[in-house]
Amino acid sequence: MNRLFDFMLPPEKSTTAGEVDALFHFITEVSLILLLGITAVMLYFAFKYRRKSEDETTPLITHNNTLEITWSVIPLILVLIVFSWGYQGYLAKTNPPDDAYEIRAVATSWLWQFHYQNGHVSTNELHVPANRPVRIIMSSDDVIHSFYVPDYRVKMDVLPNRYTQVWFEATEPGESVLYCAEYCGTAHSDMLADVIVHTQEDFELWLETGDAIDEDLSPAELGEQLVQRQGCMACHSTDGTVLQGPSFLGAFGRDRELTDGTTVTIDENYIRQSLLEPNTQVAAGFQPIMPSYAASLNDRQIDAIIEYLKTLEE
Ligand code: HEC
Ligand SMILES: [Cu+2]
Repeated sequence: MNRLFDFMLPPEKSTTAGEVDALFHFITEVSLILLLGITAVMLYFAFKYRRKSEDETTPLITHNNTLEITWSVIPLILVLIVFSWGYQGYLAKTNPPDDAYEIRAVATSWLWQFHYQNGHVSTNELHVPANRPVRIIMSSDDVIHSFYVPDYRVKMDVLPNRYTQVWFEATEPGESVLYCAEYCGTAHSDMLADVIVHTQEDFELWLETGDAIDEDLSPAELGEQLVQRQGCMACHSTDGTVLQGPSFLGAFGRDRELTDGTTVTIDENYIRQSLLEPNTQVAAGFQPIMPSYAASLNDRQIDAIIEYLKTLEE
């Protein structure tokens, strides 16, 4: 639908986006009409009733019932329309259809992890089928985050210690961006994920094979892809810059001092341990904030990341 303010909005890619936009357009257009109307009448009156001569007097008018009732009742009707329209939309958004496909989402500073019904886990990529309602059951491992996909017109806070949910039905295969919409610390603005919408068959295939697409990459290439996709770059760099965590550049083989005063060599086992149980060996000078990847990386992927880190020599 092409309307006056469409240029302000992202594309409508969910079944409920149109309804949200319709209400948005209604409110914007009514406000615009009122603004223009009131301004025009105001200018006209200012001109018409301007002071024309020195000895002119103003008649005393205390009130006008008809006018006062009109300008109370019309706004009341408008506000009630907006309320009941918005309330219907709110009900539709908070009550997922019974047949919705369920995905569990966990937000951690600063990445998103998604757990599917067959045990598959993806990081910073939310895979969903098109034309099927999807219900996301969300929680946070630390602070408050917020699940926000503008293309779907959905936004919901993600809290520690309790579940919240959001649902949507994507209308066509393609990609959209998921943002964290609650300021959650240093790398908040990097806390993005891709929403990847598949056809129903492709989605089943992706659930079954998942990362099989990675088969023909060399371990180091796969490692590089994983480091990009798994959100490591929110806290680590490959160019020597120290972010929340140490840089990967030249790390392999070097000595690392830990917070308990011991020194270890950054080797295969140390990296593996860092990924599976990051808080058992914390590098000195850093906070223990790295999330565990035990649920989302298998042995092959861990090997690949180790191989990739070996290639980052100074
Ligand atoms: C939320 C921030 C964050 C994310 C995301 C993160 N890390 Fe870390 N990482 C850290 C911090 C902080 C440290 C240092 C403290 C520690 O050792 O736990 C660290 C330490 C490490 C170490 C030890 C490095 C050294 O020089 O001692 C390795 C290896 C590592 N991370 C790899 C990864 C990989 C690979 C990923 C992605 C799969 C990743 N990290 C994701 C924050 C993060
Ligand atoms: Cu966040």
